[in-house]
Amino acid sequence: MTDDSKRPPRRHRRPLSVAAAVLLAAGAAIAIPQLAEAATTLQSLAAAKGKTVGFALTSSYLSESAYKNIADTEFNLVVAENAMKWSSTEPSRNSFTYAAGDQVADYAASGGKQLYGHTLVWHQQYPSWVDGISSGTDLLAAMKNHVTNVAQHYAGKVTAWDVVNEAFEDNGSRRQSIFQTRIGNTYIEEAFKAARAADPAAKLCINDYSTDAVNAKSTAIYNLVQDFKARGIPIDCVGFQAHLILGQVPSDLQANLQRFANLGVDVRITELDVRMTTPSDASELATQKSDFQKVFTACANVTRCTGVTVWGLTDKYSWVPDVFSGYGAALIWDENYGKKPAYDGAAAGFGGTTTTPTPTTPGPTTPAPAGACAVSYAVNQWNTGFTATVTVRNTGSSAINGWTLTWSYTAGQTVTQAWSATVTQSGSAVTATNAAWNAALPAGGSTSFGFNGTHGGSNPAPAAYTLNGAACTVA
Ligand code: G2I
Repeated sequence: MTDDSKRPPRRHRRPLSVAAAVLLAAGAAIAIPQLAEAATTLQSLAAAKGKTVGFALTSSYLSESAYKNIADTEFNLVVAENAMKWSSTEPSRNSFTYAAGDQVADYAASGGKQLYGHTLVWHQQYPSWVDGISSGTDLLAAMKNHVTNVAQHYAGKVTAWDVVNEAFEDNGSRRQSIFQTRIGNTYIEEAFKAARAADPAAKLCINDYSTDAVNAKSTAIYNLVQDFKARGIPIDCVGFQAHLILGQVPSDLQANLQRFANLGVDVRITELDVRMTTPSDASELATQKSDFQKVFTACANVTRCTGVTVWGLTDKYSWVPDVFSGYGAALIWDENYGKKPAYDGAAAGFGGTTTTPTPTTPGPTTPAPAGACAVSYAVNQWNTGFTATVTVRNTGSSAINGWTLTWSYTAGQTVTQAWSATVTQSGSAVTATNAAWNAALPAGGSTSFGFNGTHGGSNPAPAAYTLNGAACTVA
């Protein structure tokens, strides 16, 4: 992912101020006992949810004990950062070299970790001999031969493959890669069919970046999945890379994951990192913690999200500074292998220590006094469908235990499927009731839920809401 259009605006580099250094030190002093009390790991939290937490491995770094310790203890899934790509596995035509990829596979097997395959067909990191093939028929044969051999070699070892990586442009059109221009639109389905034949047990995924929100690019993949399902082309999962910029986790990430899950595919965050200007300061690290928490929470809340993979372990080794000058500090451990606040964010998102614990069963309903709530409503819509995210904030001074939010749809919109709340509709009247885990809204606290719906061309936002019978502010 070296697309310069994704490059964030340059910000002035700030040296670490004394105040920030003090904050950082204070943060570290607080964080350590919290983590010790938690006595848990990311993988144990993931396993408790039936999910995996993975990392991109470069095997040579395992010679550093700090790297190996983290890899060994914190993760239950491994993906090769580079070792299974085409340039590594088939450097000359029909001559396959698996030494580097096998090191990753062996590491996964020895630690009882899942192995995730990355990637069979990509417009980067393929060998130069591929560029020499001018005929579409010949390139299709070469591509199928590559997919077949590599998928067969790792059959029984990988649980899933990124079969095709980054096939779309941000505007939703097909990327004009060598595969697209020489083979044509069918190259993606040909790759998936070859992968299925070679390893019928592996889940077959399409993977991309800047698809974390509902947007033109993610919708293009959504349409591809729908089309493949309709035509019986094998596809099992969609990967969302989530190479994110600090403070920019899309508010509709969970809704986006859910709309794909609703098509009958698994979803996964496949390459998470959150980059910031370097050197980092305490405030950036706090925002990064919250960003990691948001991403892990979104996956936790989507049943078909198989887990989250981070694109590396330590800021010492990350692709980010090489590609985005002045940016870095994107991972969970710092350059000295110190745990960053992002660790607590990731853990909290997967149900670990949280700053605002929520009960598992709703308590008695506490009516909200009038005006003690604020509701915001975000919608992404297309043709006759939409996905909405509703955030409810308790702006009062006492906690709310158990909530029911109502509103009216004035243009005939119909809710079809909801998550993180039970949503019912009678005519234009819509009623959303908390899930067990988000029943408690402490004073100042908020929660979000979402749903898919249909509309008839006009889709105005609700004008008013009530929470437990009392009117809310529309935020
Ligand atoms: O670009 C970030 C990721 C975007 N999605 C697909 C991923 O496969 C991709 O990973 C990165 C690796 O993290 C980098 O390590 O892919 C890059 C290639 O586009 C990898 O960088 C390459 C360098 O460009 C080479 O100079 C280097 O020899 O890594 C190679 C091996 O270290």
